[in-house]
Amino acid sequence: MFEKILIANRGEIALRIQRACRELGIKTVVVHSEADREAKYVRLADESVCIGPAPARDSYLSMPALISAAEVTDAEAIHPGYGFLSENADFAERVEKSGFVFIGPRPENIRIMGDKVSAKQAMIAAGVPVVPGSGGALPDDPAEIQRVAAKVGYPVIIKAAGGGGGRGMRVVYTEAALLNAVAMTRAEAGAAFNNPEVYLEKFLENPRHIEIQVMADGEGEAVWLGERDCSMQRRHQKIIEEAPAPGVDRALVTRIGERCVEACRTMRYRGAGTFEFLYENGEFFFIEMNTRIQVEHTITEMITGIDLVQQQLRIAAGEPFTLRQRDIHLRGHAIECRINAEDPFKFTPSPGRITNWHTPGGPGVRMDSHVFSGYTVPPYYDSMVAKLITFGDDRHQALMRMDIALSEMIVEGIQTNIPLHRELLQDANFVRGGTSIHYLEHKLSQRA
Ligand code: MV4
Repeated sequence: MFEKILIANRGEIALRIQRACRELGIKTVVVHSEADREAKYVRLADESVCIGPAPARDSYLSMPALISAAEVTDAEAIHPGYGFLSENADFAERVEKSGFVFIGPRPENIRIMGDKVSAKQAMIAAGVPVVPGSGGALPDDPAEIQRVAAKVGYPVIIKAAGGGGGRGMRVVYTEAALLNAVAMTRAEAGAAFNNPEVYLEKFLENPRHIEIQVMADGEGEAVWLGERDCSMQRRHQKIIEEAPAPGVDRALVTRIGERCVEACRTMRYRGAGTFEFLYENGEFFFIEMNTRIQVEHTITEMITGIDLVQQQLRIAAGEPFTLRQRDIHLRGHAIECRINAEDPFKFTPSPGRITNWHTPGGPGVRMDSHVFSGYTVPPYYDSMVAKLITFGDDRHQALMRMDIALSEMIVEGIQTNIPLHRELLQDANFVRGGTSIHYLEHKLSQRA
């Protein structure tokens, strides 16, 4: 196992990684910007290095600063967490070329999944069901584009190969609007991602977002660890996730999970990964793969009993892969509410000093947060300040525990979205389960 690793991230995930390291006897180096100097997890680390000023591009996104920090502290490996450089293939490559272990997939796998066209092609090759569409990048010939769209059937969606996570997409309802939409998406994609390639898919009008967690050893062994329903979102920001996905046929999920494992085997995938699907009318359609640990990995940990961050570290260190599919049993139900420092009605960020912070407890309650009374939420980064996770024998118990946990929580000095979470826990449709990706935005438009 590693003796010392560097954590190239901040906030709750920096603390989460640090806890996993401590359990494995690994020393930690935490890097921080000038804005995060006072964070408690920085002081809890064995070592800390200031890597630059507050703006992320000068600190958490600075490859030379991160690699120098690893060099001066003699760290053996770098954990990128989520966001920032976690899915940057060039960073993974530079980390390895500098003689460190990148705690994540091989650069070439990150690159393939970063290009949504090649990702989809890899899935088709492995037998993972994908959204019907152009089956590759769209050609230039207008007549050919029209033919592809007509064959797929309107409405269609045009997506940038270099996009993902909701960036660079356009829905098209009629042939009259098609070529202009393709031209616009191409132009935006060229500017934003330096890649004008676009592809076309059937537009699914009211799907759910369900994703499958995998863990693989880089040598052809892989397991899937159940699914997560992440449909409760606003502007591509998830706010509540749950596992398992309510009301989905278990045999179907198992078949999809097995296809994901097959995809990992064929590409010799290494580490944690997530296959994102749209789910509509009892069918799964692959859209994208995330090659990092995700914010919502916690709910998978609760229903599998497996520490995913610890697994990432073991795999990166080259320990024998001990996960076996037959030993993985999904038990109970877990829900995660992302607590954001923001106005609960207008969603504007609410940074500042937290004067009072009281967190809930009791059976089946987990709180992942770097926050404490007296902590100042800096204005420079994303607004998530905590993840409140509850676990129960079944969905009803997990929901009850979440409702109670939210009622116990006290946050003073800043605004948070806790009132929104409490409102959702009283929402009949959410409580019934299985709401679509459009549900929250629709509900909010009614509320105003
Ligand atoms: C789609 C779709 C409908 N049909 N693709 C948005 C984020 C990116 N990961 C893919 N996205 C979508 N792709 C087809 N063919 C609808 C969305 C979508 C969405 C997907 C997941 C979670 C939230 C979403 C919100 C709006 C649109």
